[in-house]
Amino acid sequence: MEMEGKPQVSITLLSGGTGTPKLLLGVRELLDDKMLTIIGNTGDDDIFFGLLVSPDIDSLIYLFSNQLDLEKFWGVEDETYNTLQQLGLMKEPTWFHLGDKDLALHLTRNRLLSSGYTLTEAINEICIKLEITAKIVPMTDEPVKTTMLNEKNERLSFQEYTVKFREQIPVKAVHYEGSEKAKATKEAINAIKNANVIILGPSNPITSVGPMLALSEIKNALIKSKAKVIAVSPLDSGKAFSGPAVRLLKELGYEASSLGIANLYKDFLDVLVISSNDSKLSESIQDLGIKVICSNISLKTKTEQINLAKIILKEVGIIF
Ligand code: FO1
Repeated sequence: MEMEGKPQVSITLLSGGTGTPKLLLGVRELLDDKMLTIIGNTGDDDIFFGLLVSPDIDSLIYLFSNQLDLEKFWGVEDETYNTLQQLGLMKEPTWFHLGDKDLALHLTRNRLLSSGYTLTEAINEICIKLEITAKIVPMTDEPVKTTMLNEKNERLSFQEYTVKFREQIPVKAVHYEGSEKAKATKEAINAIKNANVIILGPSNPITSVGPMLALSEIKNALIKSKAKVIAVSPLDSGKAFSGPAVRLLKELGYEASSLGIANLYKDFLDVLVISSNDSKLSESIQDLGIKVICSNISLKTKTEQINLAKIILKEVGIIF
């Protein structure tokens, strides 16, 4: 598949949160952006100050336009918060930190949505404006909202749970509201159908990948896909690299290990990359019909990001 320089194939990634963007930094060093289609989770989307914020899609937009804050892995680098401060003076709630630079994206998307664009079209238009050559597509154009049920049976939005309450609230259930009715975008389905390779990065299985799999069209397209489907476990020795994955998996009754991840994805997964520290789980994962690769799966440094991307792309025959 190697032509001149970087190889030419179609690779589709499912991305949410901060895990998959870290892997993408490595993938971008090895492949042209135009070979990549990324289906983004929109379960985190919410309205702040009257504007739709789509954090997982926006992180992708910032990553592919080389503006992402690589400390937080969301928002724009060198951000300022003057508008937020002013909003505070006006007694608006300011627990969700929208930056001055970030506002430009929300204002533009809001204008496009108000003039009749679908979310997919608005994101595509913004990608064109920012000269992004990767395709970034939302999982759906319809509202699907990840919500958390606390012990008092109150529903919290994903952003309330994550940002306002810092993931410190016990959760009884997670709902992907609207997912039973919502249609996946045709762009997302085609990206799965036409891919040579499908990659699920080390994103939170409940809050980042869960909303996408809750769309039956996406899950069925993955099951039917002839492409090799490879995932990276977000857990190492039963611990998440970041975020509440372990806590949520346990609260919802799943095994918080790479074997638990394999069980969640077993209907469509061909290969799972797990930490060398978890090699003892290999046999049980292979018993599910999934090939296991043991490796260093930390993505803290650029070298680690490139090395893990290389392992994945070699396994699927894209680089040698
Ligand atoms: N995460 C925070 O922890 N605090 C924030 O104030 C915050 C603001 C924010 C604004 C725009 C955006 O795109 C993302 C933002 N995030 C913030 C990250 C976001 O809440 C989550 O990390 C993602 O939804 C997880 O996928």
